[in-house]
Amino acid sequence: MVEFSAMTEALVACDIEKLARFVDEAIAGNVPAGDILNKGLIAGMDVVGEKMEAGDMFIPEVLMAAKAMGACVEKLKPLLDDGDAKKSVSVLIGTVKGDLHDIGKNLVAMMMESAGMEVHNLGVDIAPENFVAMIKEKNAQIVCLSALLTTTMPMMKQTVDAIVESGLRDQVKILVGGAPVTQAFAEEIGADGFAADAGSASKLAKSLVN
Ligand code: B1M
Repeated sequence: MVEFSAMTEALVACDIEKLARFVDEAIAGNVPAGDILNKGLIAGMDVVGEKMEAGDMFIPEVLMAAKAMGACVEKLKPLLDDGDAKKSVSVLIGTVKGDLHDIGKNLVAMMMESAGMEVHNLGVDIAPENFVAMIKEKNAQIVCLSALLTTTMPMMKQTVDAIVESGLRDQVKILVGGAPVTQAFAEEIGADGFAADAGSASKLAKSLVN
């Protein structure tokens, strides 16, 4: 049986083939998808982050690791079904302007989709006015903002402010998340909720519309 630490090592080594093989073997061995994700892949990304900070890994390598993780997340997607479908909830999700990180945001989108929500994944580097336009276009009830950089957290506040100014604030619940974001920050900027991970984001969204 593949050890989670072997997955972590393959991810840090940007060895896409090896990582994919380990994930396939773990799936075949009935290892829970959530464990593969959290103990193998996300744990590996944390090591990548530490190495990046220490100057031991550079952007091209980090991108390769991110690509390897993305490919494996696709394999896990059908297995991470959250069940308990709540249909016809329109959710917008995007990474705020200035921020290009999307792995965590895509996981949140995936969990919400598998819970039966209609998720419109806007991508990365999304300006406040684009969130506003898409709330109108998709008649959204929930808006999820992701930020991974302390420098882009203020853009979450600007996005909330733009939604207020557009007159659409009462129509939507705004949820925020991403590694540097906290519950206190969510309250400070006037968001309706904070979620620390993809599973709790999906649960929170469901609870807010039920
Ligand atoms: Co970046 N980066 N990065 N990076 N990067 C971090 C975030 C960093 C902590 C690394 C470090 O120094 N230790 C650091 C930020 C420091 C800070 O702000 N305090 C950093 C930096 C500095 C940078 C650059 C500035 C580096 C440079 O250019 N000098 C640059 C900025 C580019 C930009 O955005 N403008 C940059 C670039 C990149 C890459 C492009 C190379 C790549 C991103 C590729 C991609 O996303 N496609 C990258 C990566 C991969 C990382 C790390 C290593 C991994 C992020 C990740 O995917 N984690 C990261 C270090 C780390 O986080 N350990 C780092 C795995 C993912 C599953 O977790 O995204 O936290 P996460 O998502 C979780 C939760 O946060 C939550 O649920 C998810 C799943 O459970 N969540 C939400 C996320 N969004 C949510 C939204 C919600 C709810 C929950 O809505 C309701």
